[in-house]
Amino acid sequence: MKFPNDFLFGGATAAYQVEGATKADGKGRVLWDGYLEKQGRFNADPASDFYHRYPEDLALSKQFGLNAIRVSIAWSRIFPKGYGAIEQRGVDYYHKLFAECAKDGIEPFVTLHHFDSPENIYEDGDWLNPANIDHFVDYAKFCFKEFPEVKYWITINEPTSSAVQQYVTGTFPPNEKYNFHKTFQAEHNLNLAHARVVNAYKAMHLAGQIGIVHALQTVYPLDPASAGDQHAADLQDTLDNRVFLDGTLAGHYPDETLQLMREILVANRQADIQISNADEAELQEAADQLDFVGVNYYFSKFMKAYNGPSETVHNGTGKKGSSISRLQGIGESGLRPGVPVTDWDWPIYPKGLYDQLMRIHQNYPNIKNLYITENGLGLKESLSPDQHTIQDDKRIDYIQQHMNAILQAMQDGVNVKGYFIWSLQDQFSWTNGYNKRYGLFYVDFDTQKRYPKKSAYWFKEMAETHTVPA
Ligand code: BGP
Repeated sequence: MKFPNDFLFGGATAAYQVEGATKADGKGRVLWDGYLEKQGRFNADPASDFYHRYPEDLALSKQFGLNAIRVSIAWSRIFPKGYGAIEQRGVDYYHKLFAECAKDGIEPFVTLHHFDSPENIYEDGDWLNPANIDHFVDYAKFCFKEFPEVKYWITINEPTSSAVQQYVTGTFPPNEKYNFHKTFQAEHNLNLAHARVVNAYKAMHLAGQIGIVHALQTVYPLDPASAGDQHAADLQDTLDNRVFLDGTLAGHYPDETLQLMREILVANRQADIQISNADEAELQEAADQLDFVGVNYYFSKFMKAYNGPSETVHNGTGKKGSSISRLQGIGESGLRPGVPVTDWDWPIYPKGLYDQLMRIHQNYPNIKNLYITENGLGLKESLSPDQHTIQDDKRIDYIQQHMNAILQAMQDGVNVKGYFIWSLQDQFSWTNGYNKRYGLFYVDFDTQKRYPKKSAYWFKEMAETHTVPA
């Protein structure tokens, strides 16, 4: 089977992970700046210096057959404090970037928030403070008016990653652990922020499309015959996926979702969250008008029943077997025999992508257009002077298996309209710094030179032939 003629093949990026230039041209600080300074392990300068080298990266994209790119706007380049005064140099930068995309025939999919809340917004409670939702809507409306050249908008990248990593695993600032109350409140507020932006966009009657990007980790019981494992999977799925899928795609939370959420809160002796009827009306209005959903998929989870206290260890180094995830009132992540795992302990399971696409297709039938907005394999790579290219056969194998899963879902009725590899070029990883590379193009972070990897040539063949190369 072939991908349709109008299928998009793109590379994904995010402002904070590629741009560098974190202090240039009046950019305001973001939540990561202070945290990374304090941690002292690595920072986001120079990242891939995309702030200056975007023409080169777009030219490479074109040369290698790509016809789309995911970028994000750094909120704090436009509103350094998150609201108030506008920084014109930031506005000008994004105009130049979009003009270069147009010149190269590369369609930009533009995310408004990719984990980089301005520092002020963050210090005022980030997504837990309803006033910040209003600031986010104002920033979004400014962008919609200012950048008519953008035809595809994404409200928020992976709201689940923000909420869960901020307040359950503690891997994103403010690094709180096991606060399920804050997590679910942030999840709902993120849904609401997304909904308000969609509704504002639609009220402006612009000639473009708007969607959201979810990180979807397909969750299975470790032992399919165990009712306890199945229940642990349902609870973990509620935390990671269900609250977002229901809130943004269906536009309301069914009783079953609310019950599972409350079971987690009660088991952790934490207070319920606030959801008003007015909130639900906004969610519904947005879901009814949503143009597309983006799916980020890297791995699946296999859950076991677990009755002890929470204990998590994040693998931020690539030392295989170093991660732990046991959550009180939810369950424990395990490994299913026969399913390979990456050095970061992520089970490689393409069927999880197929199953997730079919789930959206079946459970949220109002969603007509899907994109795979991130998928890829992180590896430790280095290019020695006598090497011409990175032989990343493992990455090719990973992409190939996932592309075949996508084709299978398309054959079974899912309308997938494009695929964005994470990532276009090597870039900064939030919790791994420069130690986990995903790019089609290798970046020497000292010289900022780009080198196409073997996977870039493989991807070119796929984009040009619209088939998955053998
Ligand atoms: C997604 C994010 C990306 C990117 C990717 C890889 O969750 O949207 O921003 O970071 O994951 O993650 P990591 O660098 O942790 O492997």
